[in-house]
Formats: sequence, structure tokens, C-alpha cells
Amino acid sequence: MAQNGTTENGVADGIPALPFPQPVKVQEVRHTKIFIGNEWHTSSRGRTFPTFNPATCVKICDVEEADKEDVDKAVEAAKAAGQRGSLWRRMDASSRGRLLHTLADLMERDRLLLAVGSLPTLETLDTGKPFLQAFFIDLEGSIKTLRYYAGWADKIHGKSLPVDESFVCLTKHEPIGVCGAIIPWNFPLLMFMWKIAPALSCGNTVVIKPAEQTPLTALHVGSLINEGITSLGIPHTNMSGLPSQAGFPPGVVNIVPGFGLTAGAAIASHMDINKVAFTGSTEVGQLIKEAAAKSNLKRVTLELGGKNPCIVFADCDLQLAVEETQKGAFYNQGQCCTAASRVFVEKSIYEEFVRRSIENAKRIVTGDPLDPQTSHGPQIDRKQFDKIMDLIESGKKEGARLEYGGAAVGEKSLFIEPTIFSEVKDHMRIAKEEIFGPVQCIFSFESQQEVIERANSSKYGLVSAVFTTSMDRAMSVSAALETGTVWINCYNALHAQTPFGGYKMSGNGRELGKYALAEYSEVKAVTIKLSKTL
Ligand code: NAD
Ligand code: NW8
Repeated sequence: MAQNGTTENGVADGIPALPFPQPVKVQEVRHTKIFIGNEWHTSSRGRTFPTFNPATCVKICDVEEADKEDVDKAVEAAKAAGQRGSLWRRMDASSRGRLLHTLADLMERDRLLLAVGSLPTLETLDTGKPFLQAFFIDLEGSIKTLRYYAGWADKIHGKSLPVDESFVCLTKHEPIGVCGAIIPWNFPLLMFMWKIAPALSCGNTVVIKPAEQTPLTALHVGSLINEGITSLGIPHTNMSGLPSQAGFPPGVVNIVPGFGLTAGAAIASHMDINKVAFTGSTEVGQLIKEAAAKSNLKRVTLELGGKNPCIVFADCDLQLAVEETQKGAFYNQGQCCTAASRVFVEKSIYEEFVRRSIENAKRIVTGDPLDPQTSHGPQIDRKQFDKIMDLIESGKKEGARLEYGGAAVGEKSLFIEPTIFSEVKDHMRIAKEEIFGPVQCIFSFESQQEVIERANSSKYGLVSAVFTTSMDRAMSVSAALETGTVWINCYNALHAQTPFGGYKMSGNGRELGKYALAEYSEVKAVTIKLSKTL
């Protein structure tokens, strides 16, 4: 390790060369309460819940637990903040953009240097993800998402329509109102931003529930939303009494840490929430849509699981395909909706591909997530750990060949070795079920027609990837794949500009890009009849 807070060596793939940032020691966790109306609240039922560090299984702190009553309070604050005549509704759209940029600025400040812990350190403690990944991917993606939607705020507008000349028809893009969001534990900060950034850009207000495993970074962002009010020192109103860009008015963002069956269900069925956005399991996604239908038919967007196929043709750049598919399988300990969980390799290069994949896996560094050398951390909790170990056992029993890993690391920890199975067959559980762990399944195929059918024979349709040097093949295969994203010669290549979402049971609607704006706006058609035409 070098002297000045940097380390010398390469870490995970795709991470830039020197110098690397270092984690900042978190002395105490400052923000552990429910955030409503820009104030910190204790739980209505007087309850708290613990959050753990998955790398050590030691409790980090207790957090105030939001339940139905707290969600009600948050919705009331959000409704008041977004009603006609409110500061938020009267604000110039460019000021909304400015506020999102201010939040991005504060996140940049807290990315590394902050008296009490940095955001990537806090994210590392709460999720167990390697520090440099939190720093370079979660923080980078979160800030980019905020800035992307900051730019849209004053560029969202309707049209005037060419009807017969006795009418003027125009469309206006209005906010939907109170937007609920329920997010998972695999990318706590990033998912927080994927939800709030487009919602706020369109002028909505938000009630968001972080996952019970990972509430801490969301609450830290609550403190930044609060700080944004005063940090610029600009008064709340301008000379005409109109709201200025100083801060987020109270109630625009409300954060309710708590459990799914209580706080989450209260959001999904709330009569005053007009839209709910969910990321998580397919089963819970179905419950959310049901609750939305049975309450007030609120709009629903869902980002659910995947059993994502990668197709590796013999004409590909083999080393690139080996590295990208494996990064796709093991990234974030396999806890990604985008995990590359079915790798189909053309028969003529199959053995070489498996051999090189094993070699590649040997370079993974498993260890303390706060150590910048580490590229592989623990799973999030015991429930996920057990589910993954059970699926690994099923793979062995059903006759897949265990090529690498396959065991837990240590006695009581939540670490699982990066695991590679070859000779996987389509009927096996590991070929069909979402594993959400560091398990790469390699299949072999003989023809293009055959592999397309097998790739598509899944209830999921989130992402897929094709590795080939033939542009013809890349285009025709990508046209045939039933997934919301197709990556060609790359993996996990996400951008704030590019829409992301699933076909089939991987979800409804799109996040990111311009497409997400439609999910956060109501379109009003105003038709004016002219009394006379010239
Ligand atoms: P989950 O779907 O239960 O949790 C996701 C979020 O939904 C959390 O905030 C949770 O509190 C909330 N929730 C749970 N039950 C709810 C309910 N009835 N009503 C409203 N909200 C509710 O996921 P999990 O139990 O943490 O993980 C189970 C599996 O889900 C994983 O093994 C994985 O396969 C999948 N998963 C997918 C993603 C993804 O990014 N698509 C993320 C996490 C988990
Ligand atoms: C939003 C996201 C990103 C980004 C970059 C690199 C690797 C993996 C992910 C990723 C704006 C800009 C950049 C990733 C993130 C979330 C999931 C899976 C992979 N995102 N990235 Cl669910």
C-alpha cells in the first residue's frame, strides 16, 4: 500500500488504474430515523430494527422502523408538497433540475471525504460489496443518473396537434402526484436514484422504502436532501415571491425504512399514492401489482428477475467473451437482476472456453470488502446464502459438472466461492431458477436456431448478450432475442441515457433514459374550440 491513501495494484475488471481511493472509517452512523417532510421521525409504533454488516455478521446499528402509520404520514407530507399551488408545483422546471444537480454535488462531496464516513464506505458496510465497486460503479452511476434527469427537468413538454382549424389541441405533461418506490438491497443507492431522479425531474413527490437489509445510504441521502435547502444560501423565494432554487421543499422526498409486509405493503395499497415503482423478486412484483389493482389502480412499473442468456459463437474474441461473461456472472457476488446466469457456448470452442473461465476465476480476490484489493465479498444475508447453497447442491445432484468453487468460505461466514458448472442441461434447477449468487452455468450448443430457442425458453426476458465478430450475426440474433436489453461483445454496459427493463415476467415499463419520463408523467390533452376561424 502506498503512503498517501492509495493502493498500487489492479483490482476488479473495468476499474481504472492508479491511484485508488481508500475507504474512510465510519465512526458512527448518523442517520437512522424515518425521513418525512425534511425532518427525522421516530417510529409510530416505537420499534427499531438492526442492520448488519454481511462481511462480519456484526450489527452496525438500529434503525427506526416505519410501518403503516409512518407511511401514512409520509404520504400526507408528499401529497401536501405536490399539490397545486405548492412551492414544488410553482417552481420553474429549471429549478427542479438545479436541485437534482445540487444533490449530485453533495453526493460527489460525500463520495470520499466526509467527517463521518463516506457514502461508498457506508454502502460497503451495509451490503458487503467491495469498496472500489461501490466507489466506481454505485456512486458513479447514482451521480450520473441524478445529473441525467437534472438535465431533463426543463425539457419535458407537450405538443400542439394538427387537428382541423376550428380547434387548438395541445398536450401537457403533468406530474402523476405521489410516487411510491420499493427497492432491493443489491444496489441500494443506485436503485434509490433510478427511482427518485426521474420522478422528481417530472415534478412528482416521492415516498421511498429502502430494503430492510440496507437502509443506511438512503438515510444519508435524506440528510443531503435536507442540506440542499441551505447549502447554497439562496432564499426560498425570489423577488416576485416565486420559489427559487434553494432547496427541496419539505415532503418532496420521504424515506421510510422498514419491512416489505408492513411498510412495503402499505405503499402498494395506499389510496393516495398514484404510482408505485418496484425492483425485486417476481413473486413480490406480482403482489405489488395485485395490491395496486385492488386499491386505486395506481400505475405500476416493475423491474424483476432474469435468467439472462449469453450466446458465445465460435467466431468471437474468445478471451473477451470469457472475461465479460464471467464478470457478468460474478459481479456483485451474482446478486444482480442482470446476472449472466446461462452461458451458451458453441461446441467447437466449448472446452477451451470452460478451461479459460476456470483460469479467469482464479484471479478473483475474495476477502474484506473494505480492502481495495478485494473483488468478491459476502452474500447479503443468511436467507440468500442458504438459497444459493441449496441450488449449488441441486446442480451437483442433477449431474452438472462442478468445475470450480462450489463451497462456502469459512465456517459461519456469508461468503461463497465463485462457482462454475459446466455440462449444464436446460432441465436442471440451476438452468431455470434465478440463483442470485456467484454461480456461472455453462451450456453447449450446436446451431444458431437451436440456441435462440433455448435462450428464449424462459419466463424471464431482462437482458441477454451475444459474442461474435460477425455484425450480421449480431444483428439477426439480437433481433430474435426476447429481452429488454441485448449486449453485443460486452456485459453490464448500463448508461443513464439507455432504457432498461424487461420483456415477459422480468417486468413492466422502462427505467433510465427518456423512456422513464413517460412512466412518471400524466398526459393531459387540452382541446380549445375557437368561436370563429378566419
Ligand atoms: P424481495 O422482492 O422480497 O424484496 C425487495 C423489496 O420488496 C424490499 O424492499 C422488500 O422489503 C420489499 N417487499 C417484500 N415483500 C413485500 C410485500 N409483500 N409488499 C411490498 N414490498 C415488499 O426480495 P428478497 O426477499 O430480498 O430476495 C428474494 C429474491 O428476489 C432474490 O433471491 C432474487 O432472486 C430476487 N431479487 C431480485 C432483485 C432485482 O434486482 N431484480 C433484487 C433483490 C432480490
Ligand atoms: C446507471 C448505471 C450505471 C452502471 C454502470 C457497471 C457495472 C454494473 C452495473 C452498472 C448510470 C450509469 C452507469 C450494474 C448496475 C445495476 C445493475 C446491474 C449492473 N451500472 N455499471 Cl441491476
